[in-house]
Amino acid sequence: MSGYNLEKKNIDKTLNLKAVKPYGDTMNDGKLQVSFTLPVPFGDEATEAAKILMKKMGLENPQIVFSKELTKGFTFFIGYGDCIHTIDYTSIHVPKVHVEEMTMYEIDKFIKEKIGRKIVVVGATIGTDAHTVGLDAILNMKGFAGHYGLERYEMFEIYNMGSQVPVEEFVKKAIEVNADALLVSQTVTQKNIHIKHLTELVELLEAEGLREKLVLVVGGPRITHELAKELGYDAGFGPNTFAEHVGSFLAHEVYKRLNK
Ligand code: B12
Repeated sequence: MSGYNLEKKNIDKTLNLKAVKPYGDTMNDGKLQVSFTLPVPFGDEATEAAKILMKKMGLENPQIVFSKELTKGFTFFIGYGDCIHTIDYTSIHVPKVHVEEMTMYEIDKFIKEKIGRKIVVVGATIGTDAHTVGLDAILNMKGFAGHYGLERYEMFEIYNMGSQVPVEEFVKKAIEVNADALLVSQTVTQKNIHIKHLTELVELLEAEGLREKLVLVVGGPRITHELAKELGYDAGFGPNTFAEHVGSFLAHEVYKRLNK
């Protein structure tokens, strides 16, 4: 970030990283915006109910600045309030994939020189999940937000199976193409359906004796590295992931396994 120095530029000395509050327009004002729907008819009682709920959420001085009937018996709200809670930012530890990040050219060079052949990857959105945009962002030639996808890399051989792929078909493809890595995408988390799908895949790979042979990666908007590890995956990637994050991880991981 072009030379921006938080300590020098921060003229407000009241920032306490052990007790951080949301920032509205002055430090520590705690201002927070919320939006939600209540299954009650539009009107004054609905607004009052929304404000009571906001107070219960720890928001003082709740204001409803917008409300609208969505359909009969449902009201949507946008509200502002002052958050009473604080966060000790200094105590935060987020488990992440730790890997030296490389550019597309560096990744291709690394694979060429250290592995000497293409890394074979099979990707899919498994189970009932129909969301493909996230996986395509990582795999498709054109990529996402100015970052080329892995298909564009010289040293990856990509099989993108698309959405709603049953785990049996996914594993069958992995065997057929002698995959090094499986990339799974999961977006829908309603009723923990992603946990069910992801567990089914790990169980099938274990039953087939394939789990240790494959690098297993999962990604999605509500996926964390911590959750991925808990479910028996090698890595988990969430929002704002680009192909080079995944490519760097795969290159290092496949190299490490070949040299075990
Ligand atoms: C587009 C969309 C759809 C499209 C999908 C089209 C398609 N071909 O993908 C359609 C219309 C089909 C759809 C359907 C449904 N959807 Co929808 N959909 C969305 C929407 C608007 C955008 C998702 C998206 O494309 N994001 C953009 C991509 C680039 O972001 P991303 O997925 O996070 O991907 C990034 C990272 O997560 C990561 N990543 C993702 N996957 C992977 C994989 C790997 C290996 C790696 C390394 C990284 C990685 O890298 C990506 C790039 O940085 C979201 C709301 C939203 N604004 O997010 C709802 C949303 C995801 N859908 C939702 C729902 C509920 C549904 C339906 C169930 C609705 C219904 N009742 O029918 C159905 C489900 C159908 C099904 N069987 O799955 C909910 C999910 C709620 C939840 N927590 O489960 C959301 C959040 C909307 C909402 N607020 O309710 N949907």
